[in-house]
Amino acid sequence: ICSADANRGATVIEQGVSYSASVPSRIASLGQVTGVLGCQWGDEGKGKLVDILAKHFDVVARCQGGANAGHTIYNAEGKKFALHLVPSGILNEETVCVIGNGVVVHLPSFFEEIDGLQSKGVSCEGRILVSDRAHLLFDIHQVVDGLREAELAKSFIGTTGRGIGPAYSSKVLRNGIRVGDLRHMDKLREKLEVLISDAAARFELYKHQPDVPRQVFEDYRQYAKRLEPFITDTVRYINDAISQKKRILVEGGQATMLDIDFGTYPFVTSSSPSAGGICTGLGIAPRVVGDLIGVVKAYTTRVGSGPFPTEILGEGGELLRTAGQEFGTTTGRPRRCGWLDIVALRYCCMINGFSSLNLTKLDVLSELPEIQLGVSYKQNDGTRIQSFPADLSVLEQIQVEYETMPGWQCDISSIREYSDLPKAARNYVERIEELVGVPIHYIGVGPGRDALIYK
Ligand code: 2SA
Ligand code: GDP
Ligand code: MG
Repeated sequence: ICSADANRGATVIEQGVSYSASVPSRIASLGQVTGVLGCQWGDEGKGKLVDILAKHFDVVARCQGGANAGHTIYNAEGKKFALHLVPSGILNEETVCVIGNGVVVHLPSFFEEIDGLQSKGVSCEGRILVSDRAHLLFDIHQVVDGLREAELAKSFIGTTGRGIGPAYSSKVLRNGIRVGDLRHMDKLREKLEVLISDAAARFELYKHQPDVPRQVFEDYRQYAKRLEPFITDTVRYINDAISQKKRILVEGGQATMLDIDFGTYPFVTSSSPSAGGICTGLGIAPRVVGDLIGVVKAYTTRVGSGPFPTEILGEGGELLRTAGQEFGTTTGRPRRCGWLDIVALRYCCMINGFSSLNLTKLDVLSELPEIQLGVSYKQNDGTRIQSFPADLSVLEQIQVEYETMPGWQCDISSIREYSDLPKAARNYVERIEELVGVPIHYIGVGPGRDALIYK
């Protein structure tokens, strides 16, 4: 039987009252600027939480990444939407969506996404602002992304192929082209020639096609016209909104373990998906950032190459993949699956200073008789590692020490009160809180908007 246990009656009374009463206040008490960030290697379910919170915020903003992100959300009728560049606030009609200066924007993908949304009845006109400081990601960046991966052969990163690394390279090299440059077509042609010849040089691309910059220029002449109504000084817009006491929700893409600085470098993305990315990617002062909610799956997934200490190889991993439908939202790639890694999660909480966590996909573990929690890393010489190591060769040889917890083996997907969860599920949730030291305020028990327990 699902939720019965010896102490349940008492627990319900004690927890039921406080948790039910706290549902609206959990959201109402969030800071004026709140961030939702991934705690693992992405795909934790950030989009779903952002979509749920959006109606309580005036603005939802993306601060980093690009169309490599894949955020799956469902509207009130259960219709599915996969978003890549457009913020997950778009289904809430009152929300203004901002694509911040830290994002790299591939215009053909952006327009395709907007067309797809509009064809499904979602109005985008006047609701999406694109920063004039955001960098443009060109097709050539995608081509170079693919060629670099091919060149890396067996040590490939497993990128999404969306040109993210090469686009940020152009930005850092300082010959990138920004959205605002589309307002100066007279200078764009020359800029394109420099960007293309630099990006192409490594692979001698377009050597015999001198006409390419001109063709790209012609395409962007059209794109520029269509983009004009979206182009905004979003730094100013967001800071004015903050002064006017509007509420801003920042939606992270990817996650801290994929962060260019804090992730498992070089098996990372090329932006800053952790807390710092909010300030640099939107022009928001650090002291204005109120709450940060870390989104963490009840187990772990990773798509692409790189270290994954708690990975379950073989049949066990396959079971989780099937139960959790773990396939890339952008590329459809199967995600690698494993147990929840507390060492990585603690490291992530330390870097971001989360005020609360959203534990997602708890329902996916429902059939398991036992669940493992990776609680510490041990080196060959027997010493334990206290923090997530930077050195990949250390990570390769560590052994994960696990705690085993009993499963609950029943369907929890229709439960909406924390106290109604089976005792074993609550034990799992509370053990994570204890090990990490951050409260879990939201628990996902299904992909739908309503499938959220406020704790
Ligand atoms: P990139 O394309 O340069 O950012 O790839 C570098 C690494 O970052 C990982 N990455 C991701 N990991 C999980 N989810 C992402 N978004 C999509 C999704 C992924 C997909 O929501 O499912 O559809 O495959 C994402 N974006 C980047 C990537 O796998 C590399 O490890
Ligand atoms: P994001 O990139 O962090 O927004 O996550 P993705 O959308 O790429 O992947 C998360 C997947 O899990 C999506 O298909 C969501 O619909 C789904 N999802 C989110 N939360 C839950 C949950 O609590 N339970 C289940 N079963 N699915 C969930
Ligand atoms: Mg995703």
